[in-house]
Amino acid sequence: MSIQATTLNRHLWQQHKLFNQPIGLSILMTQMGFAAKILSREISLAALAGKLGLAGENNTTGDAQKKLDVFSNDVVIDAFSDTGLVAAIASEELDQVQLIACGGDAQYILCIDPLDGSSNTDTGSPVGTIFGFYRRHTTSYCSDEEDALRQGADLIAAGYVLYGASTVLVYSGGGTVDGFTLDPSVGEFLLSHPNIQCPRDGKIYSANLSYYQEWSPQIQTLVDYLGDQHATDHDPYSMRYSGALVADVHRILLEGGLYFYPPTRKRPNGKLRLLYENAPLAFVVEQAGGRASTGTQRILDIKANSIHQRSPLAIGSASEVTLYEHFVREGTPMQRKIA
Ligand code: AHM
Ligand code: MG
Repeated sequence: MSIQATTLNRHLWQQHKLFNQPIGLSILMTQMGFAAKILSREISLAALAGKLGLAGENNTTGDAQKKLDVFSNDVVIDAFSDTGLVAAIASEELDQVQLIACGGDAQYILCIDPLDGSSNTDTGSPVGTIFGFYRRHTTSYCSDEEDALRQGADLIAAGYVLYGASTVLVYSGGGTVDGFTLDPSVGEFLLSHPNIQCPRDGKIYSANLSYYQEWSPQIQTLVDYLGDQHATDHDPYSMRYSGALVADVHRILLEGGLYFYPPTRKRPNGKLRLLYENAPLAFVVEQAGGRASTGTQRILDIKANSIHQRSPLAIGSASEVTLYEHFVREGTPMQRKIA
């Protein structure tokens, strides 16, 4: 490793100098990096520390809550509590928006899924953290829930951390999308994926095919089309699905393709959450040249009306998301290959 390596902090300083990225945002990203280092360590050692398995059930969402879900949420809240910059946090693990700080400095709202894909934890499979920062828009001394009920287009920064074969933090402050790999021996996130561009098309798709019978005929036709190894109008697609949104979207961000979680009969808005899963990932992927859609609407255009709101998601390469929207609309293959 070269000592010229760009640490996350050095990168944040450069972004501040070059693009006037607010210093407050740099401090928040430093804290996110710190929380990610703690989580990376605890996730990798969880089996030895008795931190695997269930803690209970989240009262609001009804989702199974793992011990690591609860721990991750506590780490995140602690990491941002003393900064004085975060007014409130909306988290997958909290029933309501949690007020963190009041006053003039507390200008930021954090929407976060502290441990995405937590059903993977007990087998040592990949998991992630997804985060997005908004600026407060209410004007009273303290924030309220209204500050978190936003559309993704208002995000000022967003990103994710993947805890996989390596721990990778990817974020964008509205300019480039950059990825940092954790070197645990020096305890630093080092720039490993500068200026990520999502390929315009790709040949991987990610979806949980066990819901095939639950999907609309349009989505079933799309899946048949993608999996048709003898099609004359497209190259074969491969399917990859990890059960962790962050891991699947990260692959597609780097290599191109399509992730989708459509509505099912039981879940007419799909499973994934708008504020702390879909919108932050949509922000990152769009900044990298990709697209994110419900199938009929751009994800970043949806204004949340509750913090745990769900929305369908199709995200990835621009061509494949357009293909998905076409199938949702028409239910048949396009007449010609998308340019
Ligand atoms: P979680 O935030 O409770 O872990 O749920 C979100 C996860 C995503 O990471 C993943 O893509 C999806 O749920 C998997 O759901 P399913 O098992 O229905 O395919
Ligand atoms: Mg999640």
